[in-house]
Amino acid sequence: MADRTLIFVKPDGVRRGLAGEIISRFERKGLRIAALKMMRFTRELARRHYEEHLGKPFYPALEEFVLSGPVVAMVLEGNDVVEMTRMMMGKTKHTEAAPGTIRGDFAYHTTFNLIHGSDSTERANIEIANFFSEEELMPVCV
Ligand code: D4T
Repeated sequence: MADRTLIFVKPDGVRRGLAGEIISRFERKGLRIAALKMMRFTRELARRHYEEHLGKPFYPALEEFVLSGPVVAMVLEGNDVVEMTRMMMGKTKHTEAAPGTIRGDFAYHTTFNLIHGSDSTERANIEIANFFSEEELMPVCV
């Protein structure tokens, strides 16, 4: 089976009309969309997803931000998909994200940084299960 990752366009990306641009970059790179939906975070999902950041000074603002509007969540498949999508997203901090990356081209704040992507295959499997049911994952069409 191809590698998989969990991506979501954050509420700022949806509000700014950048969901299509972001999805398009991944499609043009040759990644396959295995699942895609617009949804809202619950507080419980936010705490589960950002468990490692609970208690950090920026966490309350981050939680309010992800609850502030719908996100577009997707599962992408392809060779080395975790590394490739992280490279295409750019660094977390807006001031460090290189031009040509999604954050480098569009993000102007570390919290409002447009996109999430899993940072390891292990995390991807956990995050995919947090966001999608088995039935929502589409098999490869040939
Ligand atoms: P996500 O998880 O959103 O893909 O981001 P990263 O993997 O690139 O970065 P992260 O886990 O370090 O941060 C998660 C999330 O918290 C926000 N954040 C982060 C913030 O608001 N202030 C900060 O100082 C940091 C480090 C941005 C992404």
